[in-house]
Amino acid sequence: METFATKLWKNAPKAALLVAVAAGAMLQGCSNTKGSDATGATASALSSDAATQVYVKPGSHDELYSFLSGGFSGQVSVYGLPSGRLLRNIPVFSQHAENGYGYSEESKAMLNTSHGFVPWDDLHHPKLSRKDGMTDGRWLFVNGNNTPRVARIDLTTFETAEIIELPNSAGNHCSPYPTNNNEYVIAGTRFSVPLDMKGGTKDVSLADYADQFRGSISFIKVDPDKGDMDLDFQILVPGFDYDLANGGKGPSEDWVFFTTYNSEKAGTLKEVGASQNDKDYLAAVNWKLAAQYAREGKAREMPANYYHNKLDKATHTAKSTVKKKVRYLLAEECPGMMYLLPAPKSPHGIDVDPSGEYMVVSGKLASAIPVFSFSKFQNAIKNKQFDGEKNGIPVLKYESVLQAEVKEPGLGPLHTEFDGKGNAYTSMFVSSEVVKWKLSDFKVVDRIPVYYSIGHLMIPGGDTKKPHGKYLLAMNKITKDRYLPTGPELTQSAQLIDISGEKMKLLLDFPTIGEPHYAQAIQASIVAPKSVKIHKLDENRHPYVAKNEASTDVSRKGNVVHVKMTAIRSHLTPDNIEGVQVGDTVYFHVTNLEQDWDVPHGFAIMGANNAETLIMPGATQTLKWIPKKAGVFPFYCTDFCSALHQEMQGYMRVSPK
Ligand code: CUK
Ligand code: CUA
Repeated sequence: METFATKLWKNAPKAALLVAVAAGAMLQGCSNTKGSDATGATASALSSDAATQVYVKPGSHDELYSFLSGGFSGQVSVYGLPSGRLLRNIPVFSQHAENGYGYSEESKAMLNTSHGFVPWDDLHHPKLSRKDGMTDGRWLFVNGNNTPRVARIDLTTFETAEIIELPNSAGNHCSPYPTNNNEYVIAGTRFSVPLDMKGGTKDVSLADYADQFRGSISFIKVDPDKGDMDLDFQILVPGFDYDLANGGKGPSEDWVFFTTYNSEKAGTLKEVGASQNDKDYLAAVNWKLAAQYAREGKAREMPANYYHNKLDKATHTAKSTVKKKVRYLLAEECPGMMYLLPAPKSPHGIDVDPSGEYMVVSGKLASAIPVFSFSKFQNAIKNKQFDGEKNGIPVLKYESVLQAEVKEPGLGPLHTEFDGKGNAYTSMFVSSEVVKWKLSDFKVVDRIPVYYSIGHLMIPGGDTKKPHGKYLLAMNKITKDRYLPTGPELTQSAQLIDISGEKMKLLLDFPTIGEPHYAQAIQASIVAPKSVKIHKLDENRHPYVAKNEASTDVSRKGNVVHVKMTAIRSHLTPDNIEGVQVGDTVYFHVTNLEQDWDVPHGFAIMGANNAETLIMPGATQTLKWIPKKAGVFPFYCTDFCSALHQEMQGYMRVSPK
């Protein structure tokens, strides 16, 4: 099938295309043209029984949980598939007024960093924890791109359980990649920085980029039972810009692969800078060997300053620990650990097929998709088929590692996922389509338009040994005319595609939150049975818990007032509070005494320049308030919890000092 996009691709002079891609002009042109015939193209791509395929009848559950990154919302949104119903929005690197995350005294510490309290980040890649190379549904690891952090979400509670800051890193983009049994969660830096081995960064001229800047790859150890993370060591690598990571499986499971760009080390990404090299690199790192080097004394130590924030289960309170040093390896000192494979310039996605044999590298500006062979890569190392070295890292000959090139795939290949039935699917940003090709002969067999400008795509389990290849989710950067207009600011859009047959068929469009970059999905039957329904009140060890109304009280120490309050249908206790003065620091510690599923209570007081807190059954949450003026301040439960919800209220009297 020849789409508008393929025609365009075939006919356009290459140089003009590159310029257009860089300027983003192509994308606009494409979208506009497609917009005008979108109805017709959509109709032909649409499955004839799309409605029944995505219809989950009221009262029934979806087959899959999907976790979409929220990009600049700093959150993760959870959708049921195939319905596309939004189930939950999980704040990670954001304050969330809806439930008080990042506002309550219990959760604030989660957002501490060496830069101070940073309640925002750019969350790109969710990755489910793994067992034997398969997703196990216990935890979801996500990256904070901007102020380098990795977080772990606990999928029993769908809450952020832990955030670890990464020193010596800037732009934590190729992250996080959990190895096949979560031995490590690996996170690579995007920006290189001038590292000072005495800790932190040096004050050097930006013109010294090529000599002075370095990147880092962080190895975060994960406790196999509890999931607790710990930064074990880092590899300091040549200062290219590291973009994306993915790991091997089966024969290649000891390896993790990173695409890099700016290998010219120009320090500026003006077209003449980063893209003057005809090829950039795929960096291959043997993580097992790296761990062995680190264990066997090759690692040195340098001072560092980074935060590790963790939720304590018994008190349901986040605590920060400041770490003071980090161990590191220098890539060039560790033979056999790292190699560079020439890749098309400005590569983006790197994806390894389910067998672990093929590494697919998508170059945004490339006209073909190279597929590298893991066994050829191993042979090339054995037979020393090197093409010199770069910053002390051996470079392999392109031909010695290449299996095949997927020809004429479309424009702007970004990411590839697999269906486990011998097919690969690559997203084409510029030509706005998903292209299906065969792993047997690397030939394109099908393509489907998507609206518009797709970034990542996701097949449930599509990055594991055994994909669950029934659906494909396209995450699109531009929505334009797909929904009712909402002014200049539009939501982004996901599209669900049926990949069970030979031809891809469109099933559903649904709006998303923030900018979804990547997503993961897993069978609901793995996650749902472990979902926690309530917090057990008798296990609540919060220092200000009141386990019954009799133990509530108001106490004062200097100008700090602690209110131990309970909430149960249908009253807050105590409900009339006096003795507070202007300028006091008041802490409302509210315990929800309910032990039934889905009976939260909320708490808010007039004028508090904070948020409400939403308290789950059995938990205690604290709202801090410093009254600025005298008066009588009503407070109330914010969550409609029973017929007498409106009766859950009270007053606090604030007297002049
Ligand atoms: S991504 Cu982060 S720029 Cu292609 Cu994984 Cu969107
Ligand atoms: Cu409790 Cu409304």
